[in-house]
Amino acid sequence: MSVEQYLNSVYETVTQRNPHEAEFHQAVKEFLDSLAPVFDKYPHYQETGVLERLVEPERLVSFRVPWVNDAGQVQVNRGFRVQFNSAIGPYKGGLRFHPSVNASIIKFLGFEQIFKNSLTGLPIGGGKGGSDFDPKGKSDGEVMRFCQSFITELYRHIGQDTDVPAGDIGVGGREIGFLFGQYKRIRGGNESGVLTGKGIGYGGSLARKEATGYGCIYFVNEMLKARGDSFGDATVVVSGSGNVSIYAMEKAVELGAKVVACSDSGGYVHDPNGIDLELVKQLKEVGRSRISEYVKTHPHATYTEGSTRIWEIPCDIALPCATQNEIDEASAALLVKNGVKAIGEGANMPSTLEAIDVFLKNDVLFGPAKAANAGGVAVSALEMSQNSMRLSWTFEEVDSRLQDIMKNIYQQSVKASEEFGAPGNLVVGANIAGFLNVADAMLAQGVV
Ligand code: NDP
Ligand code: 2IT
Repeated sequence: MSVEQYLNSVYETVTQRNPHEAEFHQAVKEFLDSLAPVFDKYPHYQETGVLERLVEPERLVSFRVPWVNDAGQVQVNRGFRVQFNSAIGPYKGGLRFHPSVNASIIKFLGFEQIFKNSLTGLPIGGGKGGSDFDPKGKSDGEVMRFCQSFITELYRHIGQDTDVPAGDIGVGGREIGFLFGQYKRIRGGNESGVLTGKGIGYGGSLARKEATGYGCIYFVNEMLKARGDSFGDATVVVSGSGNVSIYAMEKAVELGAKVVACSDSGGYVHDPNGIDLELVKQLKEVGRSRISEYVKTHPHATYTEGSTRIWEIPCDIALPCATQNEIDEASAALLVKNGVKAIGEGANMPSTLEAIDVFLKNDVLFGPAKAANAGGVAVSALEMSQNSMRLSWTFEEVDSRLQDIMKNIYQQSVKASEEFGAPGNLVVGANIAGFLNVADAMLAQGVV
């Protein structure tokens, strides 16, 4: 069987075994499409069945999450945790609370997390979890009761040496606090490394909140530097207005860029004078409000319903930081037509396979999610280190380590892309570098 036939057969098995899981199929396809040159060069990966093992999670738990709303009615949500791969370290990855969460979403995220985590160079395996619970419009009391019920089931599967969840969409500092508080009540003791993204006052790391957004900018900055370019005077469009988006905007502005637009799931604001980030923080971090409110105090800016149309705004650098598949082929073509120079994927799998093709064919610098958004989980791993040592580093110390990690991920990806015949293609580079780290760790441990 040729390498191409072999990779196709692995993909076929994944689609047959996991029917109706379009997002999971997509993540696996993007990954497998990068691997032919590795399997041509090193046949032992095929002989040892490493891929067949990688695409099958070590474990997937799904559970009932019953809770009582403020009106006294019983609600039932579904919880998930996928423990995908522990070759390199304890399972590590966020929890997503969003109505769209299902097994396919959790598995695509968990699969990508394996390779992303290995690129950080830190000892963390791949996992992910979440629920179809929607925190939007819920009171603090409802969110707390939901989180307490969620962890009352999940607690038996996690631990600081086995599986360490953190935040993702819909899970921020408030939710991590509620989850941690209840975990401690059940387990006893203070196992501070069981969750990351904790508040600074009870074991959290400085710079974790900023890490994904800052890390994405550090990564894009490396891509720009290699072409003799920079963020200075660049026009930037950032989708989303959540954790990743806000700190990507903050660092881009610090490096001299002008961010002219951001969004939420309802629509986007375009502010040609530059987005007022303090207002966005106030609306989103404090008020849990809608981005449409922005124009009430900034009448010169415009609000447009429909979040995907944000890519119609001409920009030099586009940073999708909201959710999966938010840039399709048509949006990618429009960005290229309007002269985009670089894309940094702050979100997970924000570009469809067709959109990625458009960017690569047009020689747009493209920082794929696994590499470009690894800063969040990297600083989560640094939070685990600080918890183990029972000390905390300064913001500058953590930020400086984050910068080194992002540069290293960039260099690993470039090197792999060159070594395996696709120079400059960081999708291929990140997939191959991530794969080699994990595959070699698996093979060293036998048939596991
Ligand atoms: P937040 O919940 O803080 O923010 C999410 C943002 O994206 C909100 O503005 C939200 O709008 C918007 N959004 C969510 N779902 C959709 C949708 N279906 N369509 C349009 N917009 C949507 O999440 P994060 O900032 O933490 O996460 C954003 C992305 O970054 C996700 O893909 C996540 O997996 C990824 N990521 C996060 C990391 C982290 O450390 N937090 C690390 C690495 C990647 P609205 O409020 O209207 O829902
Ligand atoms: O997608 C991601 O990398 C995250 N949501 C962060 C995971 C983590 O464990 O910090």
